[in-house]
Amino acid sequence: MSQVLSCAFGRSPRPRSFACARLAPFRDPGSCLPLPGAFAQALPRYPLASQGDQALAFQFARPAPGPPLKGRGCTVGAMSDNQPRVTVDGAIGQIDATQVPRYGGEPTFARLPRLSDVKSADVAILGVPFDSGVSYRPGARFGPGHIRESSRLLRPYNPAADVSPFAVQQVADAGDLGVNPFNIDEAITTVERGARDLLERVPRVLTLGGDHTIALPLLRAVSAVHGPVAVVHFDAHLDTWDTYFGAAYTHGTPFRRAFEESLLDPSACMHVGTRGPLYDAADLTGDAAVGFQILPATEAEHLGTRGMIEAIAARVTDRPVYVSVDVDVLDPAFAPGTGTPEAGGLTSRELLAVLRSFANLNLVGADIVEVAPAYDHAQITGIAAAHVGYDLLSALALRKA
Ligand SMILES: [Mn+2]
Repeated sequence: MSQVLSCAFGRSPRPRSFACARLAPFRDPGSCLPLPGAFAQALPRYPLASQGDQALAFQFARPAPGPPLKGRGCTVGAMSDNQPRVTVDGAIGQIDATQVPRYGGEPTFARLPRLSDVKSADVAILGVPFDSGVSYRPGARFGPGHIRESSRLLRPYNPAADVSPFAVQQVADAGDLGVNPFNIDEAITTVERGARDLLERVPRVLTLGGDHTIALPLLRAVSAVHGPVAVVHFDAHLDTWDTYFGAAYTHGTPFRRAFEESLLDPSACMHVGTRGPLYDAADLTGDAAVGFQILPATEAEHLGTRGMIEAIAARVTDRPVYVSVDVDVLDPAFAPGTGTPEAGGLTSRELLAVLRSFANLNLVGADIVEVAPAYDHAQITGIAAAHVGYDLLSALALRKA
C-alpha cells in the first residue's frame, strides 16, 4: 500500500468509485461504551462502534483499476474477528468467501460484520431467541442461530433483484437480545426496549425470531418512529385471535393486540398465504374487523406471483409497510422446521418473488419468525428463512439506491 488516504468510515465521506480498502486493527479492542437499557444487557460483550474516530479511522487505498463490479469487492484487513472482508465504497460486507470458505468464520447473518464493528449501519439484523408464546411445538428460541448458520451460503450479488445488498447499504448483525423465557410480559418489554434502542442508531431492523409473539413489541418500536404501519403478514394463520387459554399475549394474538394499541393502519393491512382449519367462521369476521384483508394460499395459484404482488401494492400503496414473515406461510415441504405447520402453503419461489416486490414499497421493517430447527432437516427451513432475509435486504437496498 504505497498510496493511501485516510478517511473516517461511514456513510460519508464514501468514495464514489469502487475502492479497495484496508482496515486498520482496533487500537483499543477492549474499550466498550455502555449500551442503554435492555440492549446493554443483551450485548455486553460487543464493543460499541461509536467508540471514537480513532478506532474507526480506516485507510482507503486508491481505487483499483478496472470497471466497477456488482457483486464483487476487494478485501479488507483485520476487524475484531480478524477475517478478510468484501467491501465496496466503504460498506463493510461479508467475510470474503474466496479466502475463507463459507463453512468457516463468524456465525453472524451472512457472515456480515457485527454492529459493534461498524461506525454506522443502514440495516441491523437482530436476533430474538424467544418461544414462550407458542401454542404447539416449541423450539423457535433456536431460530436466530439456525437462520444465521443457514445463511453462510449467501453471496454478495443478488441477480434476481440486480443488486448487491451489502454494498449499497451497510448491513450489520446486532446479535441477540437477552429475553426472559419464563415471563412473557417481561420478554415483550425487553424486545420493545431493545428494538427502540436499536432504531435510535439504525434506521431499519430485520429481526430473526423467535415465535410470533415478538411482532407486537417490534411493531410498538417501529410505529413509534413511523406512525401506524401497513402490516403485510405472511403466515398460514391469522394471528388475530383474542386469547388462548385466557392468555392475551401469545404467538396467535400479536396483531389483535397491535390493532388495539393503534400500531396498525387498519385500512392497509393484509394476510398472505393463510390456510387450513379455523376454530369457527367467526374467526374471519373478527379478523376483518381489525383491518386485515386476506390473500389466502388457495388464491396464490390463481393469481400467480404477479397477481399477488399487484394485490399487495394496491392495498398498502405508499404507506410505511412492515413485513412479518412466519415461515409457516411456506408449505411444510419447503419449511418443515416450524411450530404449527399446515399443508397447502406457498412455495419458496413464490414467497421470494413476492418479497422482492417490496423494493417498490416503503418498507420500514421486517421480521422472520417461527423457525424451529428441531423439526428441520438439512437446513431446508433455515435456508428458506435466510433467503427471505436476503431478498428483504435486497428490497431495502434497491429502495435506498
Ligand atoms: Mn404466526
